Amino acid sequence: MCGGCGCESKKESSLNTDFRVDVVNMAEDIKGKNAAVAKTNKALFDAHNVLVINLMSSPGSGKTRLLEETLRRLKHRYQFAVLEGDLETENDANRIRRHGIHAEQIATGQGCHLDADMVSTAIGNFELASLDVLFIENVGNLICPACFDLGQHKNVILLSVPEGDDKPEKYPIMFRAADVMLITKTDFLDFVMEFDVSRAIKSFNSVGDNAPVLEVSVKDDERFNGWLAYLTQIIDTHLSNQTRQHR
Ligand SMILES: Nc1nc2c(ncn2[C@@H]2O[C@H](COP(=O)(O)OP(=O)(O)OP(=O)(O)O)[C@@H](O)[C@H]2O)c(=O)[nH]1
Ligand SMILES: [Mg+2]
Repeated sequence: MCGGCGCESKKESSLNTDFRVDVVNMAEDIKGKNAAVAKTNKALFDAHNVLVINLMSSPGSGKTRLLEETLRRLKHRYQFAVLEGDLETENDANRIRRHGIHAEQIATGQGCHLDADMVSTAIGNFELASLDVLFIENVGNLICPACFDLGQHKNVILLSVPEGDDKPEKYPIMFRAADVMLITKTDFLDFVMEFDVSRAIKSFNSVGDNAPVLEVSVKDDERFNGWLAYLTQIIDTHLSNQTRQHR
């Protein structure tokens, strides 16, 4: 659906070389402009001491559910807000609002990813000075979202058990962008016998990523606590580094 990540250019390229060059140039131009806006977004987040975490994965792998459970458990410790991205509906923003958290929804229409410009417009609706963490839930898609920097500090990539353990090597651009990979819905491991956690980690490492891997289930406190420990550690580190820089 997008010209920026090149997903249209391959198809068009077989028809006409001149047109292909135009499309490739256009894609580079879009990415260059996106990078400039992302830099401005990041400067704004840093000026307000806000840690921004971008969640990416295929549709239905558990991004919103992970956020709901995380907010329920940590909302008394940190000030959170959430920016939701989907093609249509306010469903995910409404799920977050039920937890008393400020959420904004971006409806991309036909857009298969969020871009820095969309985020730049939406963050005007947040009171950044009062926030510790802004989560961005990107459009469910294992390809294009990874090609567009939004100005975030961290990328959390989810791989759910029912999707299969070979996805990192099949979608390397996405998984290479990960600061952490969460294997979600691990309560399904008893039913999806084909999913092998060590094979998923090997597949993840094969794309050149040695980022940490955590197993998570919203049905299992012990497995969820590993994610909370990781998250609180990166939030605390970020906030203390930013405070030092602003002294
Ligand atoms: N059993 C089980 N179900 C889960 C878990 N996490 C999420 N789900 C369910 O999986 C379904 C999809 O979860 P969502 O959180 O909506 O997935 P998503 O990644 O936000 O989906 P999109 O926003 O459409 O990309 C929902 O029915 C969740 O309740 C889990 O750990 N275990
Ligand atoms: Mg969602």
